[in-house]
Amino acid sequence: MGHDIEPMTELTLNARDDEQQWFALAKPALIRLPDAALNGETALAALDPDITPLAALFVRNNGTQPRIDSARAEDWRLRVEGEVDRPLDLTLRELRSRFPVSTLTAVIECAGNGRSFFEPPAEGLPWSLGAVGCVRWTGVRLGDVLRAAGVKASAVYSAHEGADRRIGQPERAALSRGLPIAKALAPETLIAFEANGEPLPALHGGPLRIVAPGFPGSAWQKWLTRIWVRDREHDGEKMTGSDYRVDGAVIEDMPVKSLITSPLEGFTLRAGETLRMRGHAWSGHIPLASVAVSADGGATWLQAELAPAESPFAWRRFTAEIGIVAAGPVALMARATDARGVSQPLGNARWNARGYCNNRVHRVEGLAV
Ligand SMILES: Nc1nc2c(c(=O)[nH]1)N[C@H]1C(S)=C(S)[C@@H](COP(=O)(O)O)O[C@H]1N2
Ligand SMILES: [Mo]
Repeated sequence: MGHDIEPMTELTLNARDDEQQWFALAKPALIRLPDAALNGETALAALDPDITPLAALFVRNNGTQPRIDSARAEDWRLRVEGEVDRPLDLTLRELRSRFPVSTLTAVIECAGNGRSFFEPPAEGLPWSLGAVGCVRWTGVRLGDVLRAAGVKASAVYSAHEGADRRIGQPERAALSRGLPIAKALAPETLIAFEANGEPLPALHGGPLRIVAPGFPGSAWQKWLTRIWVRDREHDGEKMTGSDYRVDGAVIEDMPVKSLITSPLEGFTLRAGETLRMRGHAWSGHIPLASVAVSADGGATWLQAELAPAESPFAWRRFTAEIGIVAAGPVALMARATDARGVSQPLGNARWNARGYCNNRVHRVEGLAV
């Protein structure tokens, strides 16, 4: 592990901080990150299912966790304005009844996932590999809502505001990001109000959040209150400077990646046994093409089996069987390649000061006895 992580137990919490208690009760399995805001990642064992249970999905908050009255979720209001012909003011109930509702399975991944493996260390929350999950999202298409408002020719960016605030600065938004207008109008981009068939939990942005498959999690605005269609790239909180940018450009596509979910670090097996290896592989807008696996630290590789994807933005299960003949250390690796022939880096991913998009191959070590 690249950093110190402690399993979250009630003992580690300050009993007077009810936000922390809420987090512990709602997310007992998450590994809390050292931050004033609620941030926790999923242990790899819990990422093995094809669909990540909401109880295990990572949480990334830049600021406060808004208090949401879930009994009144249907009354949640969304304002749509800016470069549109007809500004809209809609409740969740109206969104649901006025627009077609659809469900899409998609990976959500924080741009900082894997940051703690950068060498030299990069600045930011020290995520290991668990700031990712694959969820069935239900909502209306952002594009349908924008078209109902009438997108003007001057529209360049869909800017999004949420209900959370900077910790200690209630007048300031915690985060306000957006999407290039083409992505906002793309059929896969949703305003979601359900996840895995349940009302969207408040920890994941309920009642309403943006779902922007292929984009980093930062673009998936939570607790959505306002859509401001703009005639330029948005410049809201954490949209400017070096936040969620590499080489000055906003991150708009997540790289090809894979994760071994079984066996886990420290496994043992008998020499002569067949090792069954499995995990998930995914990519952003460029489809995943293949996954190769190695059981000898990268000296030899074989193609893994890839299960069909539930949707173009869902992750795909890979499986492989490898005969481990000799006793001794076993170093497993998985390496995904996208349809353009780009593969995960075997060593360091391209270093950047903020530590985004680390897709270096996942290595899991064990022992044959
Ligand atoms: N309003 C708001 N939306 C937000 C954030 C936030 O801090 N505030 N964090 C973003 C980031 S950086 C990520 S990775 C995802 C995390 O979503 P999750 O907490 O549901 O896993 O939400 C995004 N949406
Ligand atoms: Mo993120």
